[in-house]
Amino acid sequence: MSEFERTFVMLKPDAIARGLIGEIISRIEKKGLRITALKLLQVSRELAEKQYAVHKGKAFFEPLIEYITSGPSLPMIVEGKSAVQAVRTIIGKTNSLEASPGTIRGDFGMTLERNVIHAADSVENAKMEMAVYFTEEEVCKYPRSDEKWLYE
Ligand code: 3AN
Repeated sequence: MSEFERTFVMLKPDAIARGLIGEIISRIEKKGLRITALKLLQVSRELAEKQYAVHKGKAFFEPLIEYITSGPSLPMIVEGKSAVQAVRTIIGKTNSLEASPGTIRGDFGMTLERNVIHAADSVENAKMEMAVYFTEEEVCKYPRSDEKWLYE
């Protein structure tokens, strides 16, 4: 039986600039996940480098940091049973061009470099990424009213 877990999700500057906040958040809500923290902010270079520390040294690191700091982003914490896997499934493959239709990247993106949304790929990375953007005090604790229907 899977357990409730937290994952870290962030709408990237292209999603905000293209007016996709409502559409994407709506998909996360409809899936059955609950959003427990969320803020709109212009990510600083310092925070972006912390978030993407695992990619430091790679050829795409610098362009990635420039992209993430180029306009406002919307980091959030999302909870549910197997939340990491649930969100990774609805966002689709990293390369938007290869992401399946019906996924967020598949429906709204064209390339690998502008792929609309980020989501943690493990519980461990989620913890690290959440700590970059949120304090524990900023995380709201509440149940969804439909949880008895979402899970057995
Ligand atoms: P995901 O966001 O699906 O977990 P990661 O963590 O491997 O993918 O990559 C983080 C971000 O770095 C991607 N969202 C993408 O914007 C960028 N990226 C990853 N791999 C490449 C690459 N080979 N060339 C250019 N950008 C890349």
